[in-house]
Amino acid sequence: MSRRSASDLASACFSAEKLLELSAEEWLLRRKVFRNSEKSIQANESIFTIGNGYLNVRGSLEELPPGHCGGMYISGIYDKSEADVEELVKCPMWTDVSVWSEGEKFCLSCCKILFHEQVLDMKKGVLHRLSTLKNAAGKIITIQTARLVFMHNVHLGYLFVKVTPRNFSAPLRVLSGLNGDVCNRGYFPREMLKHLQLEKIERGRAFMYLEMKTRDRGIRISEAASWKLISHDASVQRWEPRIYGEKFTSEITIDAQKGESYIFEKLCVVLTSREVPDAQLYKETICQLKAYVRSTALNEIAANFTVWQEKWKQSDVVIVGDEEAQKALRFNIYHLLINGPPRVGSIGAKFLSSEGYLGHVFWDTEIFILPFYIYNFPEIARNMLLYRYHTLPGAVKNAVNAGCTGAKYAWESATTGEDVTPRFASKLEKTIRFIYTGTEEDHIVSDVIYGLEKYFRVTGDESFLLEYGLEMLFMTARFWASRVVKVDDSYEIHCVIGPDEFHEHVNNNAYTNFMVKWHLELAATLYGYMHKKNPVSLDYLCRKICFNKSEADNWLVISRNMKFSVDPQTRLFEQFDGYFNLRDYVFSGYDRTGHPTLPRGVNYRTIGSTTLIKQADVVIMMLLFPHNFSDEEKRVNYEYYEQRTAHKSSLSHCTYAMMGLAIGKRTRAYSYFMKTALFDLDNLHKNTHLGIHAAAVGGTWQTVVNGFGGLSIKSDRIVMNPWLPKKWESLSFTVRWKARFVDINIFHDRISILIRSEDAVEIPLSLYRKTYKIKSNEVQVLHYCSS
Ligand code: IFM
Repeated sequence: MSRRSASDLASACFSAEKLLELSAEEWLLRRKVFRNSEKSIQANESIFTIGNGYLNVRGSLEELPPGHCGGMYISGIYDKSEADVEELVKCPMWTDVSVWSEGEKFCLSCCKILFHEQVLDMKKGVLHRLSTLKNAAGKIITIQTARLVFMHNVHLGYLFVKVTPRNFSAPLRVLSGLNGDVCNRGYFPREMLKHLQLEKIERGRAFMYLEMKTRDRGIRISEAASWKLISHDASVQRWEPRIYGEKFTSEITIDAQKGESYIFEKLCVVLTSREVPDAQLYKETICQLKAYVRSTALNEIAANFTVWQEKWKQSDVVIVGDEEAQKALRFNIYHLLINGPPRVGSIGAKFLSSEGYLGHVFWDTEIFILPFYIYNFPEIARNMLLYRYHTLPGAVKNAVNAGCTGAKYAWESATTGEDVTPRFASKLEKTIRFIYTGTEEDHIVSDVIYGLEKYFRVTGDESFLLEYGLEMLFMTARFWASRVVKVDDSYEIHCVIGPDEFHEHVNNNAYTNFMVKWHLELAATLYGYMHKKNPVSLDYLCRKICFNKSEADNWLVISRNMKFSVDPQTRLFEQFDGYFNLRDYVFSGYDRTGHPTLPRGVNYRTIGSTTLIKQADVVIMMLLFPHNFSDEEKRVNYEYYEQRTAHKSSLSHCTYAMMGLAIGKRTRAYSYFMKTALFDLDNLHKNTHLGIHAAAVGGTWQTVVNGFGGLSIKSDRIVMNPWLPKKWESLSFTVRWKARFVDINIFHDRISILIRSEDAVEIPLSLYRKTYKIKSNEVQVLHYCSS
């Protein structure tokens, strides 16, 4: 350890603290209360997750109190081993720290808490913690930490620890290490699943190194870290590195003086054998750590903050007049920012915030989450769609397993795209039951294409379409053509589960059939378009997937003759064949938290024989295809189905919020919006300990921008139908559209719009059905009336 002068040390500490200073209050999420219960500890860990979309770390307290479920997850690292199906792997931890005095650990759960607070600085992506604790011997200590992982270099992490003994002078042991002894939690209580095996553990003069390997796929994860006291020179400390099996512990003992602060710093590098060949992993990881140390944490932190600034500049959405909504919205955008995959990869239903839903990718991704990236960070959206392209071979296998041709995207997807839906789960009433979603919830196939089409429409990325998109589109269309059955003159789809998962094995789910109708028409249309515009590329693709015009013609025939049941009198769409003949109930009672309660005589075992539904189904169909249904159809279907919807899924509230805005049910829409926005902050479904509900997070953003902001993009124009709640003075955001940036400020009676573009263009904009021409690079103010 090199000797540094006292003034060097002091200035390094000062700079670190300065850099890590908290942002303004509006950017902070504070939690002062520590409830010593597993669920509460773990819910906080989910909420306080930090990350960069490559690796995310749960916001566990550094000393890992009993009941914690700390963990780090790396995007796309799945493993099966003894688990039922592949799952997201809990990776070796590097953020644990413990402070000991005379054999006693300072811990929130065993000390008297004099003060405690965790603060997430959402503007900078830093998690802070400040605790003053008194142990059984009466010793009082203040522990302050800050942790972050970097956006500009996703392999680097940083931990700042400051320890101040308040009323005693005595030796203090401060430990931090690299911990490969981590397990996923299994399906049954206390079941643990080990996905990692030790490959290498080593100490250098000033670093520790750990390399673990996933047991099935053999992916190596390497971590190298330096752990140092930076406020004092070497004379006051003793450094003892120790290795216990798969755990490296670096212990620093200091002769602590009452009232004096001791500052420690940990610099960590994480790599995997996906980026670096196995044989070079050790060398490369150490090399990167040395470069990090040389560059200094301060420089890296500053570079990281610059990227955060740019990210927020693009994606912040400002609501003036509603602090609660603003804070909740920022929280949701923060989680979107820390989960965008920086390389090819996708996003699971719980982000990288936990092992909930095993880290699997569902339809949540394309329908609820992807739009945020399409409109803000199209390169991330592209990474997510490329994941679907690369999992086409898995989708082909799924189609074969279903007795079909083409490609069937997995209901739950992980490494290869082969379906990884578990075979059984505990039902809402805690009984074990078989899961049919993997074999029946086929709408996912078209949901992926829905996301692809939106990406193309907003970004205009033709190269993606040519290289990847058309193949995805045609292969999935081929699946549907082999999946439908012809009954008389129409085409039907039997034995499916729609978005409402209370009803299984149903025929002709309206949502699924409508998606397929649209999907096949799109495929046939694009075939025709490509035939004229780019026959060479089309020809190449046709040869690659053995495809010809007659197949495309057949798609059009199926699309035009897909079965739907609509009551001609009421204009109600029947959710599936026979739905209107089920025992009819409506929700009329609500519990203390505002959740609908089951009517008398209904329980979750029998709910499938009633008209009660889990989440929006017909309503989401109308939301996704707003131009295909009249206002009256939307209204009657909303009113009918809303009374029968249990909202047992986090995907439901935002759907009703957006549809409510479309049909003028604005007060209800606002209440649904706030439920979505606060879903995890208020732990609405009491399961935030299992991870963040990514669809609700994406749905929050969509409700604000596409719902209240009323923004949508057609191929040639911007369409806006805004409406603001009374207390909102204004709503402002920026979206990207093709190569342009569009800055929008919405007020109750007007919008101002600036299209930033390198070329001088005039772009049509429809505002409540009036069309204007907007010149690029000039602010234009347009008046509207929304009533
Ligand atoms: O995809 C959803 C589904 O619609 C309802 N159950 C949970 C899944 C993952 O969020």
